[in-house]
Amino acid sequence: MHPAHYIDGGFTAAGDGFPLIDPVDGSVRGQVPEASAETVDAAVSAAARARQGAWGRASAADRAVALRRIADGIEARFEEFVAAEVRDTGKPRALAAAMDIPRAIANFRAYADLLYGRAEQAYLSADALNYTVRRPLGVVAVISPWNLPLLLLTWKVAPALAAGNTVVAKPSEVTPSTATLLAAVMHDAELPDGVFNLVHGHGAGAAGEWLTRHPGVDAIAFTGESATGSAIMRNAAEHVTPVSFELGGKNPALVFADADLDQAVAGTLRSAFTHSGQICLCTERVYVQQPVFDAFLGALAAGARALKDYGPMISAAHRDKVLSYYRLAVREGAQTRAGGGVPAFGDQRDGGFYVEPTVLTGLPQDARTIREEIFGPVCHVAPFDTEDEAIALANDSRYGLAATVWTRDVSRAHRVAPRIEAGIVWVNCWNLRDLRTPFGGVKASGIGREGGGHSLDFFSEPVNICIQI
Ligand code: NAD
Ligand code: 6OH
Repeated sequence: MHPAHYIDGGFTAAGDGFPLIDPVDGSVRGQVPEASAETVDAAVSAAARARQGAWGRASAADRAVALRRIADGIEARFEEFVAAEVRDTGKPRALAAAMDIPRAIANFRAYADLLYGRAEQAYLSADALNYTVRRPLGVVAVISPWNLPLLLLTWKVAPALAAGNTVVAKPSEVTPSTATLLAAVMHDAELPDGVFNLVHGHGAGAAGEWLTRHPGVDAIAFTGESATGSAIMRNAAEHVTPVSFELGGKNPALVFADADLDQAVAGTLRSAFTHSGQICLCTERVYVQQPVFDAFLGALAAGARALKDYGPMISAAHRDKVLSYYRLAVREGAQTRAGGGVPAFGDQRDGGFYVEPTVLTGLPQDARTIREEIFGPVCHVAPFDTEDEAIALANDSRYGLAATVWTRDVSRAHRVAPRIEAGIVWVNCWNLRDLRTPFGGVKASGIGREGGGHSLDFFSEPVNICIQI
């Protein structure tokens, strides 16, 4: 399917647009339509109208049935979704088939399940009964990034619809394809017209920004860079539009000498290099206790050099950004223990946007390479002595999304984990997800939590009703 806007129950003919580039070989794969301000207006108006219609009156049970139909619809076109995600991102097929598309399906099923069993507290006193109902916010703008395109879009669309809202979604301009397929699935699932709308286009000065400034948008759910979050918040301030933000990270891993070293190495290879480091949860700072520093570093660097089946950076611009950090690290005094450059494959991938999985050492904590999010297949490994020192190093960051702790000492795990300034701490694992749990970051890594009831809370407003008795 060619990328197209989907507004008020219909796909619109693609107008002017921009090329869709294949990151594997740099070739042009198609055209993406760029939404005009009028297109964005039309999408928001359709969503506002749909709010007043059947969807606004649908019971939770009806909405759950619709969410299950959407999940079934994605499942029925599984291979098409996988192929589209692989084409847009260049990620290994196995990753899209094991993570991105199954999680998108699970996102809809999880919120169909979660709609039940949520009861608000009622308060009975001598003179009154107070109870609370939750009302949808209205029109929700969902703005999502390119790294896990369908997973992160549906992570917000599913709970927004579950809570009874209508949606205008804007996926990343570089990964429009699975969102377009999702619109087709919504259409076939016979969602009322205007409940789900999709516009394509850029962010600043384009569809993304216009959505966030739009007076008809009642809430903004955004995943992307922290700097973009700041810009959105400034624009959202105009209409006091509430925001939920999942932003960047500079995630630490703490490897204690008492860890299962093989497990810690394998886990850190996954956490640093899955999807070539282009996941907000990926580890970029590794701190290793002195007695096992050399053994860990040797095994991690060997593991990074042995990686073969990895995908490209999403774009030429992002490849250039990551490579500029590889060079900056060396200027800042780093030693490159693995990678550090551009791989030569001897095939069409040499026209694509690949960089080598890279392991660095030797940088001081105040180096820019240690402080700034790179979002590529790269981590820096530094030693520490004591538990307190490890925690201080982990927390010495403006970001606070996720952390991993590798130790076999149960007491240590429970002592250390709650002291780390991050929204998510994984002990002896990484990216093990239960969709009911709170997901999000502290400091510059986000505002609010999504997941389970946390998402349903953001996407709805409590209304207290007081009855005199
Ligand atoms: P990005 O911030 O550049 O873009 C994200 C989305 O915002 C895109 O759809 C883009 O078009 C839009 N956008 C850009 N500028 C905008 C503006 N001024 N107003 C409105 N919309 C605008 O991020 P990206 O490069 O697509 O994704 C990578 C970043 O996302 C990394 O920083 C990564 O850490 C972060 N991320 C965070 C999480 C998380 O859950 N915390 C998950 C994935 C990615
Ligand atoms: C960021 O790139 C990854 C985010 C993952 C999730 O939001 C999730 O729910 O697993």
